[in-house]
Amino acid sequence: MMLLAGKTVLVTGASAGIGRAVAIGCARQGAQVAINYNSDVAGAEAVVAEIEAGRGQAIAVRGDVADPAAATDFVERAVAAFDKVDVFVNNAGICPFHAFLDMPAETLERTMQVNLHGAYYMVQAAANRMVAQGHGGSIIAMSSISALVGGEFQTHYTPTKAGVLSLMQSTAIALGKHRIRCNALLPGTILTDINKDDLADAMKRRQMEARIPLGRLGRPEDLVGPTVFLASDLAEYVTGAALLVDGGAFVNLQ
Ligand code: NAD
Ligand code: RM4
Repeated sequence: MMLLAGKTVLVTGASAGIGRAVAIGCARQGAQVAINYNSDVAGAEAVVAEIEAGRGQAIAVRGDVADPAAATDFVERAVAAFDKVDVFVNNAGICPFHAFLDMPAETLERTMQVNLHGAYYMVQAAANRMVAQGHGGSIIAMSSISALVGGEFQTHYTPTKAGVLSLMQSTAIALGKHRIRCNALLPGTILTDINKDDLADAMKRRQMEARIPLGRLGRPEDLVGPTVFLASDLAEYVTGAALLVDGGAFVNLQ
Protein backbone atom coordinates (compact mmCIF):
# COMPACT_ATOMS: atom_id res chain seq x y z
CA MET A 1 0.00 0.00 0.00
CA MET A 2 1.34 3.47 -0.95
CA LEU A 3 0.77 5.69 2.09
CA LEU A 4 1.02 9.02 0.21
CA ALA A 5 -0.63 8.17 -3.12
CA GLY A 6 -2.27 11.25 -4.65
CA LYS A 7 -0.63 13.67 -2.22
CA THR A 8 1.65 16.56 -3.14
CA VAL A 9 4.56 16.95 -0.71
CA LEU A 10 6.84 20.01 -0.50
CA VAL A 11 10.22 19.76 1.25
CA THR A 12 12.61 22.65 1.91
CA GLY A 13 16.38 22.23 1.86
CA ALA A 14 16.09 18.91 0.05
CA SER A 15 19.18 18.82 -2.17
CA ALA A 16 21.08 16.85 0.52
CA GLY A 17 20.87 15.17 3.91
CA ILE A 18 17.60 14.60 5.72
CA GLY A 19 15.53 16.64 3.23
CA ARG A 20 16.84 14.60 0.32
CA ALA A 21 16.04 11.29 2.04
CA VAL A 22 12.57 12.52 3.02
CA ALA A 23 11.77 13.78 -0.49
CA ILE A 24 12.79 10.47 -2.07
CA GLY A 25 11.04 8.49 0.68
CA CYS A 26 7.77 10.37 0.17
CA ALA A 27 7.96 9.80 -3.59
CA ARG A 28 8.41 6.06 -2.96
CA GLN A 29 5.11 6.23 -1.05
CA GLY A 30 3.37 7.64 -4.13
CA ALA A 31 3.64 11.39 -3.51
CA GLN A 32 4.39 14.03 -6.13
CA VAL A 33 7.26 16.01 -4.66
CA ALA A 34 8.47 19.60 -4.96
CA ILE A 35 11.83 20.35 -3.41
CA ASN A 36 13.32 23.70 -2.46
CA TYR A 37 17.09 24.14 -2.59
CA ASN A 38 19.38 27.11 -2.07
CA SER A 39 22.49 26.75 -4.24
CA ASP A 40 23.31 23.07 -4.89
CA VAL A 41 21.87 22.73 -8.40
CA ALA A 42 23.55 19.35 -9.02
CA GLY A 43 22.22 17.95 -5.72
CA ALA A 44 18.69 19.13 -6.46
CA GLU A 45 18.77 17.75 -10.01
CA ALA A 46 20.03 14.41 -8.67
CA VAL A 47 17.07 14.17 -6.26
CA VAL A 48 14.60 14.89 -9.08
CA ALA A 49 16.36 12.34 -11.31
CA GLU A 50 16.26 9.67 -8.60
CA ILE A 51 12.54 10.22 -8.05
CA GLU A 52 11.83 10.13 -11.78
CA ALA A 53 13.91 6.95 -12.15
CA GLY A 54 11.50 5.37 -9.67
CA ARG A 55 8.58 6.50 -11.88
CA GLY A 56 7.74 9.36 -9.54
CA GLN A 57 7.18 13.02 -10.31
CA ALA A 58 9.29 15.84 -8.88
CA ILE A 59 10.34 19.42 -9.47
CA ALA A 60 13.11 21.50 -7.89
CA VAL A 61 12.65 25.19 -7.08
CA ARG A 62 15.60 27.38 -6.17
CA GLY A 63 15.23 29.84 -3.28
CA ASP A 64 16.84 31.05 -0.07
CA VAL A 65 14.33 30.29 2.70
CA ALA A 66 15.52 33.39 4.58
CA ASP A 67 13.89 35.45 1.83
CA PRO A 68 10.12 35.73 2.46
CA ALA A 69 9.50 35.92 -1.31
CA ALA A 70 11.04 32.44 -1.69
CA ALA A 71 8.17 30.96 0.32
CA THR A 72 5.33 32.22 -1.86
CA ASP A 73 7.35 31.42 -4.98
CA PHE A 74 7.97 27.81 -3.83
CA VAL A 75 4.29 27.23 -3.09
CA GLU A 76 3.16 28.84 -6.37
CA ARG A 77 5.63 26.82 -8.45
CA ALA A 78 4.57 23.59 -6.73
CA VAL A 79 0.90 24.36 -7.35
CA ALA A 80 1.63 25.21 -11.01
CA ALA A 81 3.22 21.76 -11.39
CA PHE A 82 0.96 19.60 -9.22
CA ASP A 83 -2.22 21.67 -8.59
CA LYS A 84 -2.15 21.54 -4.78
CA VAL A 85 -0.19 21.32 -1.54
CA ASP A 86 -1.13 18.50 0.85
CA VAL A 87 2.00 18.13 2.94
CA PHE A 88 4.67 20.67 3.79
CA VAL A 89 7.99 19.59 5.35
CA ASN A 90 10.04 22.48 6.74
CA ASN A 91 13.54 21.04 6.78
CA ALA A 92 16.11 23.60 5.61
CA GLY A 93 18.54 24.55 8.34
CA ILE A 94 22.10 25.49 9.18
CA CYS A 95 24.33 25.01 12.22
CA PRO A 96 27.67 26.78 11.88
CA PHE A 97 29.22 25.51 15.13
CA HIS A 98 30.80 28.40 17.08
CA ALA A 99 31.67 29.34 20.68
CA PHE A 100 29.28 31.60 22.62
CA LEU A 101 31.47 34.42 23.94
CA ASP A 102 32.68 35.59 20.55
CA MET A 103 29.71 34.59 18.38
CA PRO A 104 29.74 36.89 15.34
CA ALA A 105 26.51 38.85 15.04
CA GLU A 106 26.15 37.86 11.39
CA THR A 107 26.39 34.13 12.26
CA LEU A 108 23.69 34.51 14.92
CA GLU A 109 21.44 36.51 12.63
CA ARG A 110 21.83 34.26 9.59
CA THR A 111 21.07 31.17 11.70
CA MET A 112 17.91 32.81 13.07
CA GLN A 113 16.85 33.98 9.61
CA VAL A 114 17.31 30.62 7.90
CA ASN A 115 16.13 28.27 10.65
CA LEU A 116 13.37 30.27 12.35
CA HIS A 117 12.21 33.16 10.17
CA GLY A 118 12.54 30.97 7.09
CA ALA A 119 10.40 28.30 8.76
CA TYR A 120 7.80 30.91 9.69
CA TYR A 121 7.43 32.32 6.18
CA MET A 122 7.47 28.91 4.52
CA VAL A 123 4.90 27.41 6.88
CA GLN A 124 2.72 30.52 6.55
CA ALA A 125 2.78 30.34 2.73
CA ALA A 126 1.97 26.62 2.73
CA ALA A 127 -0.80 27.07 5.30
CA ASN A 128 -2.44 29.87 3.31
CA ARG A 129 -2.57 27.61 0.28
CA MET A 130 -3.97 24.69 2.33
CA VAL A 131 -6.65 26.94 3.84
CA ALA A 132 -7.65 28.17 0.36
CA GLN A 133 -7.88 24.58 -0.90
CA GLY A 134 -10.19 23.71 1.97
CA HIS A 135 -9.28 20.05 2.42
CA GLY A 136 -6.84 20.17 5.32
CA GLY A 137 -3.20 19.19 5.24
CA SER A 138 -0.13 18.17 7.19
CA ILE A 139 2.78 20.40 8.15
CA ILE A 140 5.92 18.82 9.59
CA ALA A 141 8.91 20.75 10.92
CA MET A 142 12.39 19.33 11.41
CA SER A 143 13.08 20.58 14.91
CA SER A 144 15.73 18.71 16.92
CA ILE A 145 16.70 17.01 20.16
CA SER A 146 18.43 20.41 20.50
CA ALA A 147 15.02 21.98 21.16
CA LEU A 148 15.18 20.18 24.53
CA VAL A 149 18.89 20.16 25.43
CA GLY A 150 21.78 22.57 24.90
CA GLY A 151 25.06 22.52 23.03
CA GLU A 152 28.23 24.46 23.88
CA PHE A 153 28.84 25.47 20.27
CA GLN A 154 25.16 25.75 19.35
CA THR A 155 23.94 28.75 21.39
CA HIS A 156 22.64 30.38 18.20
CA TYR A 157 21.13 27.15 16.85
CA THR A 158 19.33 25.50 19.76
CA PRO A 159 16.96 28.48 20.28
CA THR A 160 15.91 28.19 16.62
CA LYS A 161 15.09 24.51 17.06
CA ALA A 162 13.09 25.26 20.22
CA GLY A 163 11.41 28.02 18.20
CA VAL A 164 10.45 25.67 15.40
CA LEU A 165 8.95 23.23 17.93
CA SER A 166 6.99 26.10 19.47
CA LEU A 167 5.87 27.25 16.02
CA MET A 168 4.33 23.82 15.37
CA GLN A 169 2.51 23.96 18.72
CA SER A 170 1.01 27.38 18.00
CA THR A 171 0.18 26.68 14.36
CA ALA A 172 -1.49 23.41 15.43
CA ILE A 173 -3.92 25.60 17.38
CA ALA A 174 -4.24 28.31 14.74
CA LEU A 175 -4.87 25.83 11.91
CA GLY A 176 -6.83 23.06 13.62
CA LYS A 177 -10.15 24.54 12.49
CA HIS A 178 -8.92 24.12 8.90
CA ARG A 179 -8.01 20.46 9.55
CA ILE A 180 -4.35 21.28 9.02
CA ARG A 181 -2.16 19.22 11.35
CA CYS A 182 1.18 20.59 12.54
CA ASN A 183 3.83 18.36 14.12
CA ALA A 184 7.52 18.46 14.91
CA LEU A 185 10.17 15.81 14.40
CA LEU A 186 13.14 15.96 16.77
CA PRO A 187 16.09 14.14 15.21
CA GLY A 188 19.03 13.23 17.43
CA THR A 189 22.46 13.23 15.79
CA ILE A 190 22.13 12.23 12.15
CA LEU A 191 25.26 11.93 10.01
CA THR A 192 25.01 14.65 7.32
CA ASP A 193 27.05 17.58 6.02
CA ILE A 194 25.71 19.79 8.83
CA ASN A 195 27.87 18.01 11.43
CA LYS A 196 30.62 16.45 9.31
CA ASP A 197 33.31 18.80 10.65
CA ASP A 198 32.02 18.67 14.23
CA LEU A 199 32.03 14.87 14.27
CA ALA A 200 35.48 14.69 12.66
CA ASP A 201 36.63 15.06 16.29
CA ALA A 202 36.92 11.33 17.11
CA MET A 203 36.49 11.80 20.86
CA LYS A 204 33.31 13.84 20.44
CA ARG A 205 31.92 11.30 18.01
CA ARG A 206 32.61 8.44 20.43
CA GLN A 207 30.91 10.40 23.25
CA MET A 208 27.84 11.04 21.10
CA GLU A 209 27.63 7.39 20.06
CA ALA A 210 28.06 6.20 23.66
CA ARG A 211 24.85 7.87 24.88
CA ILE A 212 22.63 6.28 22.22
CA PRO A 213 20.82 3.17 23.53
CA LEU A 214 20.28 1.88 19.98
CA GLY A 215 24.05 1.95 19.55
CA ARG A 216 24.62 4.09 16.47
CA LEU A 217 24.34 7.63 15.14
CA GLY A 218 21.38 8.30 12.87
CA ARG A 219 21.13 8.18 9.09
CA PRO A 220 19.00 10.56 6.98
CA GLU A 221 16.77 7.57 6.09
CA ASP A 222 15.82 7.22 9.77
CA LEU A 223 13.59 10.27 9.35
CA VAL A 224 11.65 8.87 6.40
CA GLY A 225 9.25 6.58 8.29
CA PRO A 226 8.30 9.18 10.93
CA THR A 227 7.79 11.83 8.22
CA VAL A 228 5.65 9.54 6.06
CA PHE A 229 3.57 8.62 9.10
CA LEU A 230 2.88 12.25 10.07
CA ALA A 231 2.21 13.15 6.42
CA SER A 232 -0.22 10.29 5.93
CA ASP A 233 -3.84 9.78 6.90
CA LEU A 234 -2.63 7.27 9.51
CA ALA A 235 -1.86 10.36 11.62
CA GLU A 236 -5.31 11.90 11.06
CA TYR A 237 -5.76 12.73 14.80
CA VAL A 238 -2.13 13.71 15.51
CA THR A 239 -1.42 17.43 15.79
CA GLY A 240 0.81 19.53 18.02
CA ALA A 241 2.96 16.48 18.68
CA ALA A 242 6.74 16.25 19.00
CA LEU A 243 8.44 12.97 18.07
CA LEU A 244 12.05 12.30 19.04
CA VAL A 245 13.94 10.27 16.41
CA ASP A 246 17.20 9.92 18.29
CA GLY A 247 17.90 6.25 19.03
CA GLY A 248 17.00 6.99 22.66
CA ALA A 249 19.74 9.59 23.24
CA PHE A 250 17.51 12.13 25.01
CA VAL A 251 16.27 9.81 27.74
CA ASN A 252 19.70 8.34 28.48
CA LEU A 253 20.80 10.10 31.67
CA GLN A 254 22.54 7.09 33.28
P1 NAD B 1 22.32 19.23 5.62
O1 NAD B 1 23.34 20.31 5.75
O2 NAD B 1 22.71 17.95 4.98
O3 NAD B 1 21.02 19.75 4.91
C1 NAD B 1 20.50 21.03 5.12
C2 NAD B 1 19.79 21.42 3.87
O4 NAD B 1 19.26 22.75 4.02
C3 NAD B 1 20.76 21.47 2.68
O5 NAD B 1 20.12 20.89 1.57
C4 NAD B 1 21.00 22.94 2.49
O6 NAD B 1 21.31 23.30 1.16
C5 NAD B 1 19.64 23.49 2.89
N1 NAD B 1 19.69 24.91 3.20
C6 NAD B 1 20.54 25.54 4.05
N2 NAD B 1 20.30 26.87 4.04
C7 NAD B 1 19.28 27.05 3.17
C8 NAD B 1 18.58 28.20 2.73
N3 NAD B 1 18.92 29.42 3.18
N4 NAD B 1 17.59 28.05 1.83
C9 NAD B 1 17.26 26.83 1.37
N5 NAD B 1 17.88 25.70 1.74
C10 NAD B 1 18.89 25.83 2.64
O7 NAD B 1 21.82 18.98 7.11
P2 NAD B 1 20.67 18.02 7.66
O8 NAD B 1 21.25 17.33 8.83
O9 NAD B 1 20.04 17.22 6.59
O10 NAD B 1 19.65 19.11 8.23
C11 NAD B 1 18.29 19.18 7.85
C12 NAD B 1 17.47 19.70 9.02
O11 NAD B 1 17.51 18.74 10.06
C13 NAD B 1 17.98 21.02 9.63
O12 NAD B 1 16.89 21.85 9.91
C14 NAD B 1 18.65 20.57 10.90
O13 NAD B 1 18.61 21.57 11.90
C15 NAD B 1 17.79 19.39 11.27
N6 NAD B 1 18.46 18.47 12.18
C16 NAD B 1 19.59 17.83 11.81
C17 NAD B 1 20.20 16.97 12.72
C18 NAD B 1 21.46 16.23 12.41
O14 NAD B 1 22.07 15.68 13.34
N7 NAD B 1 21.89 16.13 11.16
C19 NAD B 1 19.64 16.78 13.96
C20 NAD B 1 18.49 17.46 14.30
C21 NAD B 1 17.90 18.31 13.39
C1 RM4 C 1 21.21 18.62 15.85
C2 RM4 C 1 21.94 18.00 17.02
C3 RM4 C 1 23.09 17.25 16.48
C4 RM4 C 1 23.96 18.16 15.63
C5 RM4 C 1 23.12 18.83 14.58
C6 RM4 C 1 23.89 19.85 13.79
O1 RM4 C 1 20.10 19.36 16.21
O2 RM4 C 1 22.39 19.00 17.90
O3 RM4 C 1 23.86 16.68 17.52
O4 RM4 C 1 24.97 17.40 15.04
O5 RM4 C 1 22.04 19.47 15.14
